[in-house]
Amino acid sequence: MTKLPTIAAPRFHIAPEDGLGRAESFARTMATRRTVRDFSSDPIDPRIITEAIRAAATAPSGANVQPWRFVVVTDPEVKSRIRVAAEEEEREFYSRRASDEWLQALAPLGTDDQKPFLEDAPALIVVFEVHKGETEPRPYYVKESVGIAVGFLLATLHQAGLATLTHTPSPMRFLAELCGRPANERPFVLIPVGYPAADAEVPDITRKPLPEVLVQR
Ligand code: IYR
Repeated sequence: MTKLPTIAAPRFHIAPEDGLGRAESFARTMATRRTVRDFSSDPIDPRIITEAIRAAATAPSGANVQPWRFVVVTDPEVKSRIRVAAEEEEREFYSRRASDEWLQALAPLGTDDQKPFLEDAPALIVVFEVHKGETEPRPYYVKESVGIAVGFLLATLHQAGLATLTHTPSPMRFLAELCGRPANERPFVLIPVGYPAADAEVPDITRKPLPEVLVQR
């Protein structure tokens, strides 16, 4: 394939003196994001989901293959089937598959095999990795690419005031079938989206102090 023509790099006209304030403001907003496990069934504006997926789909990706697919599930019947299948996997996980070490790591968060949020949340976004298929090229750095796209997705939904949960039932092959996706698409993460239930609580976690995660050399 020949090299693409080039265009001038876009400039997002932020005055240099405004950069720090904008970065601080974004970091403050993101610091208020918390994973929520108890959702209200209050409706959400579906256009917010569309815009969040629009943002996610601008993520950088290996060789610009854009190896992602976002399935938006709002049909109560499909949500219910997803809950039944996920809870089946999770029962296996919590009772047999997970190591003691893993269960101990999860204990402070209080998660278990009950996943009512899969029916309560007004929408589920099921994110798929797209691998080589009949019409799809071979992708590169798939997990990195899809992970970055999901970061954009979560950030946009949070900016719009919506709560999210990154749920990874394991194994999650059943999602491809319930979402009607072809064999070259593999589930990456399942994201319930909505408003927190009125009485929703979250564990009182702390974030590592900056000097622990930021290294200057
Ligand atoms: N998939 C299970 C277990 C689980 C695993 C991790 I790592 C978490 O951070 C949270 C849960 C579940 O969803 O309960």
